[in-house]
Amino acid sequence: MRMVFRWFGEGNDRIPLEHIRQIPGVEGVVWALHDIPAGEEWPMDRILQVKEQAEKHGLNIDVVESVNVHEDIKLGLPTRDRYIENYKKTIERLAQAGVKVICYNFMPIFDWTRTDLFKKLEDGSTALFFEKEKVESMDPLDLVAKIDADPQFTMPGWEPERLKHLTSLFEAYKGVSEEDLWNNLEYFLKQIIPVAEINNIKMAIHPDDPPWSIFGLPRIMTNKDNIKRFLNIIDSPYNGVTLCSGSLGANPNNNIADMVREFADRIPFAHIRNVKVYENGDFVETSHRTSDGSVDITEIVKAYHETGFTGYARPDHGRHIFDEECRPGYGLYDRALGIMYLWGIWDTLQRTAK
Ligand code: DNO
Repeated sequence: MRMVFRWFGEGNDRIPLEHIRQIPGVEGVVWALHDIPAGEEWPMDRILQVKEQAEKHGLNIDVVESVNVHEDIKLGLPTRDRYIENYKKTIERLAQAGVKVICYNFMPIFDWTRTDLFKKLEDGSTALFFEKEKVESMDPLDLVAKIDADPQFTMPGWEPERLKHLTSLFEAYKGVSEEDLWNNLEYFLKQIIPVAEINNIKMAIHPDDPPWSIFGLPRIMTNKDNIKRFLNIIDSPYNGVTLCSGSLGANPNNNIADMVREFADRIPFAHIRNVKVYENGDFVETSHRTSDGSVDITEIVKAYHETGFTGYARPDHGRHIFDEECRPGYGLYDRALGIMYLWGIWDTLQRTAK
């Protein structure tokens, strides 16, 4: 297991690389050029700039999260080919810079979705929260009114560009079924994976978060059967998954340790975090500790250990603790605690396996 830590870039993340370097066992940053709109090529000089910054602190840039997929590709529009060509160029450039894994997702319009970014927990910390009923009764186009009223309005993980076009995007997705989305994903993979193979970059799709349809939009990376279907589209180690225990774990029917065991050789990148799921379908993000949430983190790490996992892993969203002011879910302290928990389990397993 090669530990890495998500970092949003100089001037875009309050956490300095000096601090990331001090977390035990962290080898690299998980990064992206967040200001480049989906569909555009990533410039080589910008890629090399991040490499230089990270390497100065002894950290690698092996994992990129994410190179976002343009909506025209997900929609299967004729304009997609231009964006796919740009995507290929970005893969080639990242390979030249030494990148080994690219994480991406295929969620229509929205990336991860929550209803409260700072929900107060019993211990006084705050965390990301999803209220199912609220999302089910919400008209997503209300967001448009919010954005118009407040041009600074942002949502975590969503490029501001995407938010500006919500109305037309919803219009475009009318009539796009799950099967259409599968077909559009297949078209994309058939063009991208051969380029990834030549360039020795493992593509790793991220599951949908939450793993079910929201706002009537299709979502397909949601469970074991669908991941299996995805991996069979192109049976290559370069066509892999970012197995995210927190995203998949929001549905109690998903057994993540079982997925680790089944898909072991197709997981170049692991996101490991806990989530507490309530009976009404709401969920809140907790500390990484198994007993704090509904996901059996201990069993998941055990499954990675058993299968001889040599891929990259990162702690995922943390709570906001010790009065830290940070990006929602991406503070330093709780994610650092998460790493030590993961190492604690891993090191104990290493010892007992001998
Ligand atoms: C949330 C992240 C996601 C992830 C993308 C991958 O914190 O796990 O935003 O980066 O879905 O493309």
